[in-house]
Amino acid sequence: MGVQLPRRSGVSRARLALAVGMGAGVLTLAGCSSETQDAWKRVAMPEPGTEEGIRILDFWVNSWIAAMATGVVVWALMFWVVWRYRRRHEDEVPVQTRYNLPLEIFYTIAPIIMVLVFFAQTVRLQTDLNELSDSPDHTVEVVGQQWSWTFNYVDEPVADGMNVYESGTGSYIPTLVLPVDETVRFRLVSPDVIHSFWITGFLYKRDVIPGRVNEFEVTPNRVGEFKGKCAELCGSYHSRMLFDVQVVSREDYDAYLQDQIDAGFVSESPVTGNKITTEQAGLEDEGGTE
Ligand SMILES: [Cu+2]
Repeated sequence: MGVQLPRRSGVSRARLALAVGMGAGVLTLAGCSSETQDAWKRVAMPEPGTEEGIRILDFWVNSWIAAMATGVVVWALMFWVVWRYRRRHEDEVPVQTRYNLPLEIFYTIAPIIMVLVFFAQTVRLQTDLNELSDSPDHTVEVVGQQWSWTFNYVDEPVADGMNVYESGTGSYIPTLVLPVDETVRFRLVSPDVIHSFWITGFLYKRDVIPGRVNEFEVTPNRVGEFKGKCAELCGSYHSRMLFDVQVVSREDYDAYLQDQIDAGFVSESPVTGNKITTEQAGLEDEGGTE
């Protein structure tokens, strides 16, 4: 003779399933590598490589915390209302509420306040990040050309009006070398179309626009390797506009510049307007989205 299960067993089973599900979730997260866990803590952002990047990351994470807190409150209210005021009997229609003025004023004003706070914080951070110091430790003129990059170390002259440079082509990925803990100003110029200078680990990018000079400053704060790319569709070989970034000690930086001089990578300074032709870059000109 079978044992009659009490009626509550359905609820108990649901609770058990929930507990098992949550346990599995916790175990899955615990099984992640520390790298993945760190990525979770940064809400999928790369680990910042500059002092400015740390502030950008803070803003990103705090924005997500604020958004999640808002979400949790809204979801909780929604589920509570759905549960609390559900239809309890076949022939009964739950109380219908409409035109609740205080409620409507609240859910109009609250989001406006939230948007204003986000906006003010964004403007504040952006203003700080775009501020230029009177005398940065280094200036690098970055030329974004179809379809690679040229880095001119304009404040490390080798002779009158000359500077060390590094230039990429469609088949050669150039490297930008920066000294750690020293402020560097990027001067961005383009001889052809709009590009966008983006070092992913610096959590910041800026358009490179023909006919104008865009500038920003960063202070790399740890030795390491980073990836750079063009973040603006600029033609047929846009995807080849990659570059490597090495943040090194001051000694290694000086040694790098000397190596470039020895190898003959010295040109007139600045080289703005010296467009590398598609023939030189070893690419066929197929026009492009300009
Ligand atoms: Cu580009």
